[in-house]
Amino acid sequence: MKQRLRGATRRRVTAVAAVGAMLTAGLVAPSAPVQAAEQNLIVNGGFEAGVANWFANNGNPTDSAVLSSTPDAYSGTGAVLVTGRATTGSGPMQDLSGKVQAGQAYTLTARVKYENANGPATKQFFATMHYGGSTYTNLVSVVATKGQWAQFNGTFTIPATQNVSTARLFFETPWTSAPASNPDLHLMDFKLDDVSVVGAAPPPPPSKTIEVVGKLPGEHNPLIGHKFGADGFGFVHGGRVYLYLTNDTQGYAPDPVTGVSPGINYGSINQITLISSEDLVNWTDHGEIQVAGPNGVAPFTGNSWAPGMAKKTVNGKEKFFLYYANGGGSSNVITGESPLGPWTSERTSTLINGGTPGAEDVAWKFDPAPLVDDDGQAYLYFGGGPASTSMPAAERFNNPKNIRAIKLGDDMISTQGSAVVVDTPVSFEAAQVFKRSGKYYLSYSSHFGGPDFGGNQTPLPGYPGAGQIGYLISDNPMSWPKETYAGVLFPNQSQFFGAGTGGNNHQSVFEFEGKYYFTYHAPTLNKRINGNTTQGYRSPHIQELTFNPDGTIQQVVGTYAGVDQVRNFDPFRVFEAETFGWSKGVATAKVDGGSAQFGTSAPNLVVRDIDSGDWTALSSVDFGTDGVASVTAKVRALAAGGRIQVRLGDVAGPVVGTVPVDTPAGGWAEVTAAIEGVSGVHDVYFTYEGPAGTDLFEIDSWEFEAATGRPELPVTASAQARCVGGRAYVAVQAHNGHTAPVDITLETVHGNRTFTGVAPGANAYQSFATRAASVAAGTATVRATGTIDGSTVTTVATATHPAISCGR
Ligand SMILES: [Ca+2]
Ligand SMILES: [Ca+2]
Ligand SMILES: [Ca+2]
Repeated sequence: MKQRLRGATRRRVTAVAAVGAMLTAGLVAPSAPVQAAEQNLIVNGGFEAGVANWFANNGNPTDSAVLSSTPDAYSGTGAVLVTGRATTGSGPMQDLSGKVQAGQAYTLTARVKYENANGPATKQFFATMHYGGSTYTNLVSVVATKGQWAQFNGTFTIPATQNVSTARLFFETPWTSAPASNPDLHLMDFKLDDVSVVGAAPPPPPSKTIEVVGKLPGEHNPLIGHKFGADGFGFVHGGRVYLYLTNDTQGYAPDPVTGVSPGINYGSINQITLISSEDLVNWTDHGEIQVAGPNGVAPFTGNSWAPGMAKKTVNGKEKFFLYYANGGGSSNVITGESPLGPWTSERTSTLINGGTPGAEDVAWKFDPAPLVDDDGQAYLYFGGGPASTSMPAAERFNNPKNIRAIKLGDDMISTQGSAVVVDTPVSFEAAQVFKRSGKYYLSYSSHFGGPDFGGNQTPLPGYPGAGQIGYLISDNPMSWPKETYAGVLFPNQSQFFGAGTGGNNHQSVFEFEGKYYFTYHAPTLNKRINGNTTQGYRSPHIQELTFNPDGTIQQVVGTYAGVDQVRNFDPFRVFEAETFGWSKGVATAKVDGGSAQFGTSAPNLVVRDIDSGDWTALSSVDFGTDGVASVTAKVRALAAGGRIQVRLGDVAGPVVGTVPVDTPAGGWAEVTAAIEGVSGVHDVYFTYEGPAGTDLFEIDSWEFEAATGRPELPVTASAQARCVGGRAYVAVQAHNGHTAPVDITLETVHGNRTFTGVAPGANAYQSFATRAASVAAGTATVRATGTIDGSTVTTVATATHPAISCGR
């Protein structure tokens, strides 16, 4: 999708390539082509906000200077005063990475003044770009007269081949190797004001869209393939499972060329991602909750890791409480009117912190997981990190006592009394508790040893190894002696998903319609993007949790297959297009206004970045015995010529409806297409087609209309794969169970054949040559047209065939 933008940039590069890279003050450069969106890229260039956004150049270890605000301004009421300069390069610097672009021309202006009594009568100053490493380029210079403001005014062009990913602008005096030998000449104080760099507006951020199929059709893990999410906490309400996730996608920044993102930076994460499902295979993307940071629900917190969720009726009103780690130092809670919000902060300071009684010896006061017991009393489990050094080394390793349990107040946003020690063996973090048959189960993540845990000790027999999920069983939610340890619930995920998927995990257990489920994460989507060298971007997984007769847990095996779909998907309603089981090449974005499916106060997203060839799919859609008459999509056309093909069973499966997206570009509209002769349960693929190289449209929601009472032809289909002479064939047969002749078309990806007038009780049969020695499992379609009570009826049946290999 971004090809157009890159192409446009390249053309401009050619146009200005002849302009010199450095121009001295007073020379006016040949004009660059007029560009619509020029802007000043410098923030606080007039130093009216003190020295905000500026720092002393630190490109070399010896560079050093002090920046302070001075009222001796060229304009306004402030400028910057540079003192204590250690090198000629010591001066004020601003980061322009992500703003300046290779091949672009910029105009730089600034005012500079020096006044040292022992300084020279005139002095040259440079505006210089440090591109990184040892690449410095003087951009514009000026010769100032002592005691007078001089003006930088020039134009520079960044070479087309220059890497600008760490571009920083600073101001300096001409280089000399030993400036301290004559500080009056080389290291004078100076003042700077009114800095501007005007040029092309910063480029849009590179696309984060995941282009690979991250969740393979037929598989149920990872839960979603179009974004990441970690530390999932499962929460059940109103027949849906909600999964709250650390937003690992927030800092994901794939390089436009290599596709590889820098490693994950937890410090930048201040949002929680929310998805939900009523069947555990088709997931709705509810977007991100801006929990922390200056614009967050709780702006007094900076991070939002490892969420935990609970609901409770407080003062007669059902409320929802979302707990999260504010980095490693504290934990907090925000309140929702529903599992989807809207969210408010009832607190003005963190819930768990250094002042929490009983948490003094916990290094990381994070990973808060709530439990509301049957009697209404609520508890919070939290903690992790290095064991207290007051304990012997072996104890620090085996029983680090870094997890705590504390009672929550009736309001769910305060604590009661003192936290108690949870004596989890080899524990690292991620405590979570669920209740089953009167017993409390606490699971947690184990540590990786090392100096934080007493050095390399040997675990006690049965204790967890590195990076595993252990668990305890207790009769009391506030009593967890080490004797309650019950074993390892889940080994490290790398045991199942291989190279690149190791690291610490974070789990939860929830009960949904009589079964227990275990949530965990693994960087499996990251692995599908980048292979075995992953960058730490994690994806949510779920497995079923089963119990032994004595109440202990059968160790969980991680699989891509995941859990069974709990129920078929109901298509006969308005449902969000950001609901799918599988997808390719699409992204989602929040839009204004509420959700057609979840209510006006719930967030609504649209599917975007839809290029020709992208698709989304729903697993096990039940069209009922009467079938489906039509599908309606709420779309916003972005280009002419787009269309949506509705297919059954596979991304290349038979087309049962085509929705033309022919509405005026830019506005939301509903488009409808007839679907004939489809009934029963099918995987439904929406494949998006249209002109290449452009975003085709966005989709908000879908609705299928049932074909109530429409008659169907009793035509059945079957398919086989077979070998003939070392070659694979797909054989398709249809049987006419009708009382009159019907026309039948057999359709496969290997060819079609139409039979007219197939007699009652007769079959239509064709063996289609694949011209290959093997064939993958697939779907064949039988389309029958006949007459029922004088009306022409078309009925579509499908049949799957297995894979076959005919090689010797
Ligand atoms: Ca100023
Ligand atoms: Ca796309
Ligand atoms: Ca939507």
